[in-house]
Amino acid sequence: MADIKLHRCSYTFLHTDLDACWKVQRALDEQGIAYDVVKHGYLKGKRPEIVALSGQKLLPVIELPDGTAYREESSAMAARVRSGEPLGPAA
Ligand SMILES: N[C@@H](CCC(=O)N[C@@H](CS)C(=O)NCC(=O)O)C(=O)O
Repeated sequence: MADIKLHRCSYTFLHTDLDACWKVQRALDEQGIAYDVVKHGYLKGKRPEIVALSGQKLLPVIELPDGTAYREESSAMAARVRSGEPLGPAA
């Protein structure tokens, strides 16, 4: 089991940067960062579990080992992953 969880949509076949979830997943793969995928249905309304975790309903969300969430625009998340800096909101 990996330390972090990538909460992403279940819509997995569009492997392009048009897919916000894939953009972040690809960055994690490129960096060799292990993660578990937690899939959520696409366009499934309010997503109470994601709101509880991250304070908003959009995916992707990275759940950190301490149980907190990291969520920004997916481009910023992918850049953060590639930067090698600790994952989390910008200081
Ligand atoms: N501009 C946002 C878009 C995020 C986004 O739309 N994510 C999709 C999943 S890839 C989503 O949560 N869609 C709304 C829904 O499924 O309810 C970003 O790049 O992070």
